Amino acid sequence: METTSLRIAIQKSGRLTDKTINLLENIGLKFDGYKDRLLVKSLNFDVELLLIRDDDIPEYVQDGICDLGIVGANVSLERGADVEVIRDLQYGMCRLSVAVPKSSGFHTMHDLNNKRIATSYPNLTRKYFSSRGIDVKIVEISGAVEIAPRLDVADAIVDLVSSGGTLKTNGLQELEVILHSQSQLIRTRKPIPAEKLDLIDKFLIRINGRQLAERSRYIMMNAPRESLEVISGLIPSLKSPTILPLAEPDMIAIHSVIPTDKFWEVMEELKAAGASGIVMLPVESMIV
Ligand code: PRT
Ligand code: ZN
Repeated sequence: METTSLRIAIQKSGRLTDKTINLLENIGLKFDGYKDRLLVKSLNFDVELLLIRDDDIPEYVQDGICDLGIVGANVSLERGADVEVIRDLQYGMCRLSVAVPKSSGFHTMHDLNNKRIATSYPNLTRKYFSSRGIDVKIVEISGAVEIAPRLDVADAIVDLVSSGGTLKTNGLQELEVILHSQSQLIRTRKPIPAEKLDLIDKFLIRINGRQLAERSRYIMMNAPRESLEVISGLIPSLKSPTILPLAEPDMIAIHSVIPTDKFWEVMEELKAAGASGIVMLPVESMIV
């Protein structure tokens, strides 16, 4: 019989695994361990995780073997999978870039005409060079792409970059970015039974709540009652702040939730308006 649990494909063991499990735990899903297991059922939500290589995730979701998947955009695009991207997840940030040896004398993309490019991303690489009208020979390599020019296997590479440390260590420099990537929640385009759709809605509400919470902070401050209007003006999201009386008659406590970036922008102005004892706290989740 077909499972009615929501099935989500995630990376078994790699850069995205811990962050993905953290995200799922942060939205309240409990698991009894996941290391060295292929299928893991949540203890408190009707969901099961399929732990596989990231390269297989897009196809598993495309074919409806899994309803959802969490995988880097770079992998989904390289595999050309027909899936729906439903959320960017703000981790696993990287870029797929063209890089050349510093000593190569290559300065522009056109210098790479008729050259050999080593990559684990043959499809994205081919498409990109051809869209730029540059002919290249693609040398497909599954790992350690950065050493290909030194081994004279290739003249340049296309690889993922995050800090840029690997390129630097290998005497390479970035010429152009092909793609900015991050981890994404993807969904099958195959028909999904109604009871699973309901689970997906519930799952997405939790993801939204978590993403909103990550961008927000709970702030508390004390202020003279007469400063309330100025302070409210400084923090636009303070439409209806919580106001609490303090023991001192003309003083109040103001509580609200604001975007994190906004807090750092207005902090000095809040102080100038008379706010004191400003406390900023992380928010676990937010359902609006
Ligand atoms: O075994 P499996 O197939 O599941 O894993 P994998 O080895 O194919 O992938 P993995 O675990 O290395 O990466 C998973 C995903 O993490 C990638 O598909 C990207 O979406 C994302 N990601 C984010 C990265 C990086 N940053 C990254 N820096 N993936 C790889 N790298 C590598 C890059 O290939 C290069 O070797 O790190 C090196 C460069 O890093 P910097 O920091 O030196 O620039
Ligand atoms: Zn992989």
